[in-house]
Amino acid sequence: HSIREEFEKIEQERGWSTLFYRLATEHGIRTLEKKNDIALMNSNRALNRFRDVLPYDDTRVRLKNGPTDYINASLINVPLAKRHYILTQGPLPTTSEHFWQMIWEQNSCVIVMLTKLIERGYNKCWLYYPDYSNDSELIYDQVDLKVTFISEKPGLFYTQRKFDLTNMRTGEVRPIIHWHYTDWPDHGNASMFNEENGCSRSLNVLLGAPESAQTFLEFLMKVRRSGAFDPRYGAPILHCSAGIGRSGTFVLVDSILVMLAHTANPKEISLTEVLAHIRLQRHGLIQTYEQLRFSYLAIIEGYKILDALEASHAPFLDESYELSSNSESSSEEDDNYEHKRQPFFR
Ligand code: PTR
Ligand code: PTR
Repeated sequence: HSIREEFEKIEQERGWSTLFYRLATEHGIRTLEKKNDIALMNSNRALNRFRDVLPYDDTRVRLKNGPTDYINASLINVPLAKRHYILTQGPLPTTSEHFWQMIWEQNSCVIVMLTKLIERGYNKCWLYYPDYSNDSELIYDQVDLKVTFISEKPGLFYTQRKFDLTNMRTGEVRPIIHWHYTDWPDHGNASMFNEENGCSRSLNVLLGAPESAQTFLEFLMKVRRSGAFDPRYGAPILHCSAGIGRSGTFVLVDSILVMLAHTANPKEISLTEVLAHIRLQRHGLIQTYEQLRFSYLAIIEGYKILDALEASHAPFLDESYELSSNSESSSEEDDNYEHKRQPFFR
């Protein structure tokens, strides 16, 4: 079956919740052997945002030179798509310097942020980057790094920022692009909302999926074009609040769209197998059945556009598309920010 046929069948049977929990249960057995002993160490307690969201020992990203080698981050490898991603929690006041240290050491040049700092009154992520509201420069003495604010381009659904990351020991400066999706709440307060309003849990917006696949795909293409997966650089850094629900959805959609773009047999690509594979590398990727449903939707939509692209050899999205959805126009060169990048479908 193709992913579309599978989607239609599940949709007809109203089977999303059943499928989601079946996958989680089946998968649970495969993870019994996985360990997160390092994350559980007493000395690392204050470095985890959530007690129940921890990196596995074997896939955790180790910090090299600094006060600790621990950060709540996992390296996700999807060989079938030739893709690597680093998934991490939204930095805390205690971990912001480790976050930037990781970016330097891994030689990453793109950050994808899928949470707001505060959602419905709850802190979801520390302000770990400089912007207009702080001093436009953050200095992390312990790791000898400085982050300088360069620019910010706000849009309806996402904001693009540019920073310079300076190694104060050597003076080397690296440009960093920050893509901030601002229209995608997690599932955090769904139950509270239910109690207050007596709403059914099936309300999409409460279950952690973006409003529109189109907007999300536009964002994904921007991220790709900005060189996030350029082999000359390290893996892009993806984070939300816990670094599993929304970030996991991003990985699944991106990697399957790459596979679909490079296969002659799209029916052989299984969404659930890829999900199981990435869930072995960081636990809990994709947190709600609505996120699972959204992944199917975004892949189906993205695949259509991909077909059109190959037929016409036209650029993926024209300027009018961008203008209508994020009311911001920007040239490609501008998004690339001093890297001379390759085509985006890589
Ligand atoms: N125990 C937390 C909770 O459910 O509130 C952990 C958690 C928080 C898990 C947010 C996932 C979350 O979503 P995301 O990974 O999209 O930030
Ligand atoms: N969010 C649900 C929960 O935490 O119970 C469902 C869920 C469970 C989602 C497990 C993903 C899961 O995958 P893993 O086996 O990787 O933890």
